[in-house]
Amino acid sequence: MSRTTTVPPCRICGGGLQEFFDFGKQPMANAYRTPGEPGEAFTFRLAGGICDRCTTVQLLEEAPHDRMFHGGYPYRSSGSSVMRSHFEQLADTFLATELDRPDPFIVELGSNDGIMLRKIAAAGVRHLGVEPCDDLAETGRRNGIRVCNEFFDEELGKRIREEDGPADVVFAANTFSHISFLDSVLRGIDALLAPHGVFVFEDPYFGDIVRKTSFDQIYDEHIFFFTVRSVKYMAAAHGFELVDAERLPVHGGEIRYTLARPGTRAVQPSVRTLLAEEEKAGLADPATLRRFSDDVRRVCTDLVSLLRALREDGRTVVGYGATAKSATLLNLCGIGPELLSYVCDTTPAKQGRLTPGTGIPIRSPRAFTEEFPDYALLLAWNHAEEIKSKESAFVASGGRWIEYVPDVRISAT
Ligand code: DWN
Ligand code: SAH
Ligand code: ZN
Repeated sequence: MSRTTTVPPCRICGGGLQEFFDFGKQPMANAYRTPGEPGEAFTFRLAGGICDRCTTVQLLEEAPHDRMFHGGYPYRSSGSSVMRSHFEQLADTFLATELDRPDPFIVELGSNDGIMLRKIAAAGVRHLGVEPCDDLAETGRRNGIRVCNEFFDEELGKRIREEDGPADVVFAANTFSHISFLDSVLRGIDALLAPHGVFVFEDPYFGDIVRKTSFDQIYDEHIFFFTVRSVKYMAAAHGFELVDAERLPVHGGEIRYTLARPGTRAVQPSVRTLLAEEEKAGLADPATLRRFSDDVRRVCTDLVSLLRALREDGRTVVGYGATAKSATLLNLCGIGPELLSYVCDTTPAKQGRLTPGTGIPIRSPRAFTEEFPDYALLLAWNHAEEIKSKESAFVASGGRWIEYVPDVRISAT
């Protein structure tokens, strides 16, 4: 587990980090290259460890924050109908609970294309999306939401409080885990939140990553991998209390955490239940983490053997969904255009470009439906149900999905 390279201290508590995986040099996951352009300018060592004090799992090295999130950042949250209804439901819940008071105010960090706030805006409720990527901020505005086109940190939290007053809710989905300077972000939330307010955030659950060997959740943008235990520690260290933790099925398994000022809310039983489950699963035990690393190697070996065998057999194989996650899978396994002819994806900004580090062409899903391949590697495995039902004609015509979470298999449905 220990290495000779220098390991930085924990970003949450300053404790020691015990390295337990090293996926080698990796590019940034959303840095799609245009054909003919020189290779990726930035790579970093994608390795991670667990803190021996607060147990927060985190990357050891990081990519510069403003290099990951900028005008050309391609991810559009509304590309999945399941995610659209997930966030519509949450907006309805907020409207009926936390925002059911005179002149309520909600702030969302990482509002992206407005997938969640548009429903809040339509209800006429005061809100602000914080979205540093210019194109996305503009798309959010076109979708009817009010957006601040900046990075959230302590200074911005204080400024929003001065200009708009205290927030009843601060919300962040798949964003809090993406920010290395969480101490500043938490101070900003502290400044912004009303005394009775809540900070709600949802991110991939480390318990699910270990259970499903979904190691492709690990890439530059995902700096932290939370558990209930580590979030409880972080909340207390920053003057908050973890009052609720709800498991979510989306994005391969997440938890929605609710933080409040200490003593203002009853702590829900789910917190204790999940803490006990984590203890039983040994999520912070070196043996569990070693097993995770072994499982990753096994999945990579199995997948590469399968793809090579299919290729030698003359079968056509493509990838489905140019996900950020797939950058880790493809680079770690060394899968390039010789094993996957192309990857199809609905995102216009990804089409016509190449997967980072591995140079596989990205094409529109039309390429897929016009001429079905023999096999499709489901890179967007977290959207399996949605994609499989949309592409039911593929299997009906004899095509087969290849899946790799939790292990490598060919599925006929
Ligand atoms: O945390 C993050 C999550 C929320 O989004 C970010 N760091 C970056 C991004 O990660 P990702 O790219 O792994 O997310 P998805 O949602 O798994 O990406 C799905 C990809 O597949 C998108 O590029 C859209 C595409 N897609 C498609 O081609 N057909 C998706 C669906 C549902 C489809 O039917
Ligand atoms: N909330 C959306 C988007 C997740 S992608 C969803 O769940 O689908 C992560 C988003 O966080 C991007 O839109 C990115 O621009 C934004 N982001 C990254 N750093 C941020 C920061 N410091 N403050 C606010 N948003 C940030
Ligand atoms: Zn720590």
